[in-house]
Amino acid sequence: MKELKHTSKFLSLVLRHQPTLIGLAMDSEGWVDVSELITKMNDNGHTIDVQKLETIIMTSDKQRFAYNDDKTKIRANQGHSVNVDLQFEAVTPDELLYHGTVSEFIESIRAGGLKKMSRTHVHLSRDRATAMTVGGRRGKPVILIVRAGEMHKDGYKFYLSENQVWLTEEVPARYIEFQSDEA
Ligand code: HQG
Repeated sequence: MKELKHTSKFLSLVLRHQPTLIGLAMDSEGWVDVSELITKMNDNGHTIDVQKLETIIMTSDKQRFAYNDDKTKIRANQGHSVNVDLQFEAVTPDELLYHGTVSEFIESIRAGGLKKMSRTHVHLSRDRATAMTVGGRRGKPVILIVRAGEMHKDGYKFYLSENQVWLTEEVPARYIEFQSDEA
């Protein structure tokens, strides 16, 4: 299990951030060739075959990766920092969405809103529990409530990744409800 998680993290790294680390070609929609991925991961010390890859994809707690129809290509469902266009369609968001962060970022978020930082989008969660997990990666989570319905009415676009993460370009501070640290 630990070994699978390690390999899954490496997959996230190459499929979201650094395909060039192992000399992998990625197309403009984020797809890479499965056989090339397997060959190049093995060349770089990450033992993997089709079966193990399949196990990682199927058991990923957040369904981070997806195959194309004939399973010859694979990509990450969201979270990229490399410049890709996943061809998301804009959809109407839930009235309220959540963002999990930590207190040290709050002052800057109050001043400048939520920014995409190094990724292609700001990531928002559909429920508070998920946002707690996201914020908890960095410390004691602080939950921000985003008035997504109001943003949408004002013309901001929202996208829902295949693994149910809400994405948008930015969240100006006026649409954010800042709560106490208690979350
Ligand atoms: C913060 C994981 C200062 C923001 C998760 C966050 C998610 C600001 C950090 C996915 C800011 C960016 C994404 C501002 C935003 N000033 N700080 N103006 N605007 N921030 O990792 O949302 O497990 O890029 O609050 O579960 O934490 O990898 O985004 O703390 O779905 O699959 O800047 O990554 O998924 O951090 O996480 P990130 P995120 P995986």
